[in-house]
Amino acid sequence: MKLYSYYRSSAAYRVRIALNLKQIEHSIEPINLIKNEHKSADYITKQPQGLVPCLETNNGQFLAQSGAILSYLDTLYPNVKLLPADPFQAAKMQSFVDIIACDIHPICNLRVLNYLTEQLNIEGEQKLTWYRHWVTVGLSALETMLDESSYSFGEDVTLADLYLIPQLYNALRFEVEMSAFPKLYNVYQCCNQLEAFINAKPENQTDAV
Ligand SMILES: N[C@@H](CCC(=O)N[C@@H](CS)C(=O)NCC(=O)O)C(=O)O
Repeated sequence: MKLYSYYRSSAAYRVRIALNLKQIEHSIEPINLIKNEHKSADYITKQPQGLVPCLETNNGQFLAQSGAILSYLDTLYPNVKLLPADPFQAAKMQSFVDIIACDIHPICNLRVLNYLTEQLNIEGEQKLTWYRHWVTVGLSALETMLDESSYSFGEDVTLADLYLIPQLYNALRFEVEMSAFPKLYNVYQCCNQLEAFINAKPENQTDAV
C-alpha cells in the first residue's frame, strides 16, 4: 500500500492512524500542498479532485476520499475493527464522524481558506474568525455526544477517534478556545499516548517542515 499524504492534512492523518493501528505494511508518498503538487497532471490521474489523501492499493489501483479508504482498510484488515458490531452504535458513531467529515472539515480546509483570501480579500484575523467559528460550532455538538470514557466511544479506539484527533490537532494549531470541551480534550490526550497516533502526527512525518 502507498498513501499519498501531506503532513498537515487532517484527512491524510486519519488514514495514517488506521494504517498504524492495523499494522498494515505501507509507504508514504508526500504531496506538498504548499507547492501545489496536488494539482499536478500526474496526481490528478490518481485523485481526480486533486486532494489528499489517496491510497494506492497493492494491485496499483487508486482510491480517493479518506472515508472510502478507511472503509476499504477496515474490511480488508479486520484485525482491529474500527466500527462497533451493534448497528445502532455504528450509526451513532457515523453521526459523530459526519459532523467532522461533512460539517467542519469541508468549510475549513485549505482551498476554502485560500478562496476567502484570494477571491474575497478576507485575510488574517477575519479568516481565523471564520475557522474558529465553524470549528467551535462543530466541537460543541461533539462534546455533548461523549461520556467520560478514555476514547470517543468507550474504552477501545474506534473510527470516531481517527476523525476527532486530527480535527483537534488543527483546532489547537489555530488556537481555538478549548476550555468548553474537556471531554474531547481528554480523549485527545488518551489517544496521543498510543504509538499509532503518535507516529501519525504531522510533526512525525518525513515531509514535516
Ligand atoms: N473529503 C476529503 C477531503 C480531502 C481534503 O480536503 N484534503 C485537503 C487536506 S486535509 C486537501 O487536499 N486540500 C488541498 C486544497 O485544499 O487545495 C477526504 O476526506 O479525503
